[in-house]
Amino acid sequence: MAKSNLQFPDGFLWGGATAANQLEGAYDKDGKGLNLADVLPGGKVRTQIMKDHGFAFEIDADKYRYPNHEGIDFYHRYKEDIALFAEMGFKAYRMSIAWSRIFPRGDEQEPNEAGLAFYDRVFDELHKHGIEPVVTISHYEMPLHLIKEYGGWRSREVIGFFENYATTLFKRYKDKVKYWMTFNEINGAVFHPIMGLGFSPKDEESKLQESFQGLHHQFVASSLAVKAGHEIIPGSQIGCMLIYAPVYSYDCNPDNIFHALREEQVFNYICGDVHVRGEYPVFAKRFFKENHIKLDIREGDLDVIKEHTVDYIGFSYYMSRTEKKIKDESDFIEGNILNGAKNPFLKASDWGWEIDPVGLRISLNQLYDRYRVPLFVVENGLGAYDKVEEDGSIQDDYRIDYLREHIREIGEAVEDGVDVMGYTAWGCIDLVSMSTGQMSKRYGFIYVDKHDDGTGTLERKKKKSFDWYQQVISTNGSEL
Ligand code: BGP
Repeated sequence: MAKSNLQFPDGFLWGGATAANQLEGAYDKDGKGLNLADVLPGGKVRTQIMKDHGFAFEIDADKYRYPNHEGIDFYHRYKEDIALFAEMGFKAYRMSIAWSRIFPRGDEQEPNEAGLAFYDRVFDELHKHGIEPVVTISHYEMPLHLIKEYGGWRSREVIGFFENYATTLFKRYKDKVKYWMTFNEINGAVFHPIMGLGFSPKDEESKLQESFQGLHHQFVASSLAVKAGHEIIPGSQIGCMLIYAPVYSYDCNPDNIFHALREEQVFNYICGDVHVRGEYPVFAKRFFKENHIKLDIREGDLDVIKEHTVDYIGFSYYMSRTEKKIKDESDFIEGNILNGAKNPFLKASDWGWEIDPVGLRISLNQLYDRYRVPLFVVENGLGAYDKVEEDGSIQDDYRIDYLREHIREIGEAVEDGVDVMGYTAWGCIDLVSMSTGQMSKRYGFIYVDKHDDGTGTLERKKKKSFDWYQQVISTNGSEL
């Protein structure tokens, strides 16, 4: 640990983040319905699905193992896990609710009481330890019935189902949850529609049309949720959630610079503007026209979007992107889910995710300059292979280095004048990876004895980073 000379705001929400489908397990317990994550295979097939944007993926294929079915069994071990979070000093815990635990098919009117009761127990346990829950309403796990019967977010009807779901949550948890986010990484839908929108477009051309139409439905749904949340829970803070990757130009060729700007606008700012400014940005019109995207926008949609904007922006930050107008195949980095050209100044993780701490400071500055609403870094971390030593310890110095560098840049952004609410490190306890569906890509401060082949005792062990993060929190970032 060393003095950081940085000052984080009082009340900064230090903590960790997870998603229901990646850790709960108990996929069919207590009335839960099947959801998207329950039928996604792991391993190479999953990686291919991510790469192909899910084109032509047969969603109900049943020949695979489904790694999230057991997850890390948080469903039964949440007390032990929350006690460990508390020991690290967490002020906040970002988690999501599994839609299909509450509405097993998604289109019912009445919720499943056993599902609601589970999250009551989790929230009570968090409050017992003084930890503030930060809840994502939908994190890559739409009920399977909505996907099969309605075509996922292709259908406008789903807006009403989502509104009913969100309203049910606000009413039930109004005294327990103040911080909410609507859709996880909403702009990620453009890269992997299957995860965000619950359908697989046929090909590249239909991908844009269908993704933006699906996104439009989510925008309306998100605004209706913000409206309901503000009405039901006075003082609630409801945010959107973006996957943010600043886009760099490959070089100073103005054509490349403009191309990078356009990518930034389309990928980062369409979703940001709709949620925070309450309108589609001016450049969207031309982009839609040039790409033959014709949105079906109904009467009243734009008013709802305008009137019910978010209180803050939550975002995940893992990497930057480097863009070139005319790309060469050799420029691509294998494994980088956001694509882009290779940046010669950056190293990458074992999965090809380029490591760029300064990019986080850039992101915070860009977002705050444009939107002037509080920002919350709700995901960031290093996916790595961890080794358990003979003495049982896990010496994850590489993870400490990664987190230290990123947290330092947040501190710099705070000094720059950016309003940052908090930081929740992704996968604070090892869980099933989203892009690989496996356990061996680990992010946690807490190791879970579970392996890609499904074996393991599920025992929890503190890694070296556990003590390090505890110290970061207890000194409010003045020691890193
Ligand atoms: C984000 C998702 C998370 C999470 C994280 C790390 O995009 O919101 O669900 O998993 O990425 O990704 P991965 O698990 O693929 O390493």
